[in-house]
Amino acid sequence: MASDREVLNDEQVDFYGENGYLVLEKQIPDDWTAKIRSEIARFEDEARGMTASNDRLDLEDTHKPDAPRLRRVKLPHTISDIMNELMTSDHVLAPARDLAGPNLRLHTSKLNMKSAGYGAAVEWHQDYAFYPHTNDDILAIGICIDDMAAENGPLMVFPGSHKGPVYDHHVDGVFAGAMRPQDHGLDIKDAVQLTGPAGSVSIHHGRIIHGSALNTSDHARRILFYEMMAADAFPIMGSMTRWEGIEDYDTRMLCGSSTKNPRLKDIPVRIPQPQPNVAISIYEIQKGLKNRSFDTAKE
Ligand SMILES: O=C(O)CCC(=O)C(=O)O
Repeated sequence: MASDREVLNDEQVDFYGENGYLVLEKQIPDDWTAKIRSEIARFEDEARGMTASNDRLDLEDTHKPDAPRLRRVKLPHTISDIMNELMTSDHVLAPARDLAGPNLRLHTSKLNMKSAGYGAAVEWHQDYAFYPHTNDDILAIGICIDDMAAENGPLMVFPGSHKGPVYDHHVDGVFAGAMRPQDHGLDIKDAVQLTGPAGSVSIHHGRIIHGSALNTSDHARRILFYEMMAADAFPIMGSMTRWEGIEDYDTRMLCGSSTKNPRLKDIPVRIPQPQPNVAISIYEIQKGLKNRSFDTAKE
């Protein structure tokens, strides 16, 4: 019987089901990655002179107005036409549809910049711990803007962990957006690095444990993430999903049709509340972790 999938083959779909991630090498044509690099240069210019993060740009702790250091462009699809165009292209949506079905809603977008020499680590976590939903057809598509190699802080995942528990991401009762795999019998040696040349696409499941180390190399590691879910996955109360009512929610449909009938799946849920009294940024939230798994930049 002919498959109605758009781009992924059976082997890739089975691999994702079993392991919770996929890497599609060199999927994005070079002209797209080149255009995104020029957009990044524009945002780096914008960071010059800034003294604090704002609702567009998240600054490294070591940022100085005259030596700008940017760690994230927030919601880039809202401030960059090219990143919006890429988000709605088949480069992003076709593999997502093959894995999570035809009806997809955007959760968020972000461009994580791990600059050479100091780009910040992201502590181990599960996205689902930040935004529990009624089902877990939730995934993140990562567009690799640079070559991803062991030395520049690639995304790392624990294969198969998307089928396990949703771990406690709280410290002293407050949501800290991170967990330590070592504290739960997981061996860091079992984590897999998602490496590949610029233009590759990584896909990770909303429940997979993932993180990435400080970039101490001399080349950048930038990944543009589009996080999305099946349209019938609805946020559970207390989820960090922005929710200003159903009309707003429906503006985030990426393809297919919306529904008012959530699909329920029996999965473990922990509500990410109470929230710490910090800016809504994974880097700030994770400062609540007492024992970090990864180093931070010294200067
Ligand atoms: O940029 C990375 O390596 C990790 C990104 C991530 O997991 C996040 O921002 O939630």
